[in-house]
Amino acid sequence: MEYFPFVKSVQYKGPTSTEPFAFKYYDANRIVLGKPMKDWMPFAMAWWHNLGAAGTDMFGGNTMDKSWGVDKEKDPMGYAKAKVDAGFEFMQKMGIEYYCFHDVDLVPECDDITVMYQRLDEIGDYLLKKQQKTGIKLLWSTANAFGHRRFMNGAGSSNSAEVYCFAAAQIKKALELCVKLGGKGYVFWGGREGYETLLNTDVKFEQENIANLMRCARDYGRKIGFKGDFYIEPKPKEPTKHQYDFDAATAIGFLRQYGLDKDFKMNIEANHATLAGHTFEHELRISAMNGMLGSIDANEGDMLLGWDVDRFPANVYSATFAMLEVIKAGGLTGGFNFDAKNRRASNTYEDMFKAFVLGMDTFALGLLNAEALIKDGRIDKFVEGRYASFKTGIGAKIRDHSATLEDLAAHALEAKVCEDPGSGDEEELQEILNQVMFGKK
Ligand code: XLS
Ligand code: NI
Ligand code: NI
Repeated sequence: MEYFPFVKSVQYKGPTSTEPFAFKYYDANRIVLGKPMKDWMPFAMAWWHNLGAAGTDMFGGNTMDKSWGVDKEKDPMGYAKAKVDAGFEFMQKMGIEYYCFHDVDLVPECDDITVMYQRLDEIGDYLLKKQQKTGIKLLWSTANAFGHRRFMNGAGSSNSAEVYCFAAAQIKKALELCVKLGGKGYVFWGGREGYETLLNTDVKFEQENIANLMRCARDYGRKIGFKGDFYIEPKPKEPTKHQYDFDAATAIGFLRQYGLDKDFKMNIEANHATLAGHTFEHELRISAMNGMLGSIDANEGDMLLGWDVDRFPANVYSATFAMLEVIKAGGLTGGFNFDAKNRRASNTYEDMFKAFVLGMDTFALGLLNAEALIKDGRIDKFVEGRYASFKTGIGAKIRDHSATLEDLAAHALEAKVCEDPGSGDEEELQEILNQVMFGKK
């Protein structure tokens, strides 16, 4: 069965094209700074948004049809397989090479874990065959240990050892699937790993338990041959008020404290960064400078809304800043997962394709702008020059740690008057940015 007969395959048609189902900027094989665009940006489809989310919000039910022609209650596995068929058709037509999932995105959730295991094993075999046929690969998998009511007090942070074990059982199977399907990564997003009030919470106890669950997952993963990266996906709030993985800096500190920093990296989501009061590029920079930039959840927030709206990326400035960080980090070991969904009123199958065209073209523009900025060189040169006083004399001694506090003070006393440190030149740099981005008009 063909689910999306209105499009054969989305192709690059160039910036003057007016076709909706065509890329204007994403040209998969175009060489940018020594490698094809598609290798800079291994795009992935999120199973939950694209094949599952049907437009429901707090005030109303579905606006989209994501049943894939099967009654989920009557035929859960038929539904799960139809979803795979629709998903692979979508990815092939889009030219997307990767996908990501939670366990419960693949098959309908049920209370009995042994039934759940059977369902997941069956769908795992089905996915593997599809992968072999199409060349499409798994970017990362994860376990949904936040949706079911048993996780109302968290999973790794739960007050109940029984719930903790249930989460472990889900993680175990999600890891096995990851290995079976050759996934590059395994994600921990701390869905309900946080708290609402200190009146009922022992923060230290809960964090130790989360770390232990991650350690157990790491040990089991390595035991069954998982060679990829584990990721923490930081988010400051939502669903809990205080999430423990607030931002990259917090998560990195946590990983180091519990000896997990060799096996874990960051999966940075743009909308989570802005919820934490940071920019997307800030979170990428903090991860990269700590050697922990792994993967990206590509989406966009809305400055007027205080929650994770998961819009498809459209902001070219943001994509440009992000791609500058990715390029300077030497690329990602993971990929760009569109953890993004169509707006509730963009409810047709055509809209699914248009959303990916928008997202992929936005990042392609970001990549091309970042390349142009690097080649232009003025901004990099400015930053380099800004720290020139650390190249020689007392500055060099600060850098190689050979000067003591007395030496530094003596230097200041000798100079008597401290010179102005020089303009930060923000406006000129912004002008250069616009000039490089928009060029001749
Ligand atoms: C929710 C998160 C989630 C993770 C995977 O805000 O972004 O979708 O990416 O559990
Ligand atoms: Ni995410
Ligand atoms: Ni999110």
